[in-house]
Amino acid sequence: MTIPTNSDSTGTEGGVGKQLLPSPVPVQLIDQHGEARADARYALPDPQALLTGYARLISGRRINDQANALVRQGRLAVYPSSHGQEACQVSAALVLQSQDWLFPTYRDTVAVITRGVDPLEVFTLLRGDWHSGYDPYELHVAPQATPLATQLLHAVGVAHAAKLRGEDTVVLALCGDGATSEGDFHEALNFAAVFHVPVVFFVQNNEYAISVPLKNQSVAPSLAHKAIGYGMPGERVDGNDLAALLSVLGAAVDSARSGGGPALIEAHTYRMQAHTNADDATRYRSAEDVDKWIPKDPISRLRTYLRGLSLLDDAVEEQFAADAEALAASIRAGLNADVEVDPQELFAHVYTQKTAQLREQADLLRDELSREAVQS
Ligand SMILES: Cc1ncc(C[n+]2csc(CCOP(=O)(O)OP(=O)(O)O)c2C)c(N)n1
Ligand SMILES: [Mg+2]
Repeated sequence: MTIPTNSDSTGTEGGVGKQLLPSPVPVQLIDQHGEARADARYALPDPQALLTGYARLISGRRINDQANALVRQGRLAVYPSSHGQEACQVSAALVLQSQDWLFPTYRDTVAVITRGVDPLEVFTLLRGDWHSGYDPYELHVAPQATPLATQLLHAVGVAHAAKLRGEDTVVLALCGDGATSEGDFHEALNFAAVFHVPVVFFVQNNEYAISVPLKNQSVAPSLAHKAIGYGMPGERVDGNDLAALLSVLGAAVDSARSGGGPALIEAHTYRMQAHTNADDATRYRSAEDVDKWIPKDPISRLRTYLRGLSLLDDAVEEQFAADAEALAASIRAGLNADVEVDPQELFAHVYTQKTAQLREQADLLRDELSREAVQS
């Protein structure tokens, strides 16, 4: 049977859109034992880039552990950890240039910090003080989105604007496996493909959307296969292999920058901890399932590989650990300081001009606070 195609770009002799299909297995350049694996299309990144990335993985893991501890101490309201997904986090930040934009989700704190945003400003949101604690324009990092997939549409809008203005900007939009079932995911990918905008969609498939496993989310051959339905290339990558991630994401970003249009990259990884501290993951998955992913950890394989190249030794490791510890200590110190909260901020930044109702409520609160101040 010959299937006609609507678009010249998707038709090939070998089958409609064949060149858009992802590889049958996720691209891997360093396996879980730390051995290099040859790939016909993707090259191993420069060893120095991998060493820099390794230092960022160590810091990323430390940030995750520190944030979990701060939740238990009541200093953060909530923390969706990316423990085990640090290679995705680090690569998402490292493949971008300064003019590019990152559109993260609630789980992408480590990516945001790796991009250079002040950790204390990042954690302001999770402490519950402000809508977003950092200025998105300063380092081109959109606020971390909690409503699933909404950020993908915003990312496409920024990429479209960049294209119309003739700017040399690429947008990297992050989402999870569960978010691919949202209508916004479909709309974002379709618009991006039709208008050929410079956006890369990066799905961290960690196999769960809270308690919903991937098999109840999608029966597509892979999430990356969805790309062909929109007429854009899809690719699958080992989400615990920093080398493969840098290479695959880097190629997609380069292609988008040089006018190649959007791409969908799926990273196969695993959520090693509960969805957040508010979730009891033992109710829907076993410890054995989680343990299967321990040998695939992103840090251990890169450590073995870099030690094999003699780029990493005890002294370098101690330095990386000390840097990560200093970062954790500064996060602790910043978040342990009590914040002066101004309750009137509730009414700021809602409307340019307060409505009559908001003015009345603000006056009531001001009155109440001033009477409280007199009493104390
Ligand atoms: C529009 C919308 N619907 C539902 C939720 C509630 N919710 C928060 S996280 C989540 C699961 C998302 O899973 P996934 O996309 O795989 O990301 P992960 O948390 O695994 O990183 C759900 C359903 C939400 N935040 N937004
Ligand atoms: Mg998920």
